[in-house]
Amino acid sequence: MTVRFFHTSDWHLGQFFYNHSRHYEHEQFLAWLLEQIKAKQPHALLIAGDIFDVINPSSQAQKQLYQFLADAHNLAPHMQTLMIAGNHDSGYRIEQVEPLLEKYNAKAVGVIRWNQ
Ligand SMILES: [Mn+2]
Repeated sequence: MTVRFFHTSDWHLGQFFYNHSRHYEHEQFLAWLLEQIKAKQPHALLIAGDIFDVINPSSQAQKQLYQFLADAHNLAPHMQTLMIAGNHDSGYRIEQVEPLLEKYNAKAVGVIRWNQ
């Protein structure tokens, strides 16, 4: 059996680059990624950190992420998505919508919990 696995990272949603919003660029990238997911039907998608550019991203940037997750799930319902926090993310923020992520076959791991 072939396992198809997509690995992406460092989206930095919400970023301003020298006062220029990258929103349109991110929209184009996410639309392209959705096309790839639709065409190749990966079993798993790993979003490996720096999803957002800052720990308190704009509502527009957050909407961009959650719209992507909803669209991706519609295009590939079997696909399992895992998001992990990068150094730009708030680990608690990406975990806080866990009950909703389950609906999209997605999971977020943002905080290390040590077993003591
Ligand atoms: Mn980065």
